[in-house]
Amino acid sequence: MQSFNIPGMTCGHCKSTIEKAILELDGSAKITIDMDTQNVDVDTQTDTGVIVAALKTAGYDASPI
Ligand SMILES: [Cu+2]
Repeated sequence: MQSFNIPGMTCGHCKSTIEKAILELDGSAKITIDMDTQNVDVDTQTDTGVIVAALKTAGYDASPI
């Protein structure tokens, strides 16, 4: 399990953009997004740096926590 803080998630569109970016890396990733804390938990074998880079491309600055 990896956790990221992703500031700037404000609506359902942000949520689906982030989910899509991660699922493109690993279609079986399990993603839990908490809009209140702006934290995202991802259950995947994908490298942390690869996830951060994909989210950056999608327009979000994700920090591993
Ligand atoms: Cu949004």
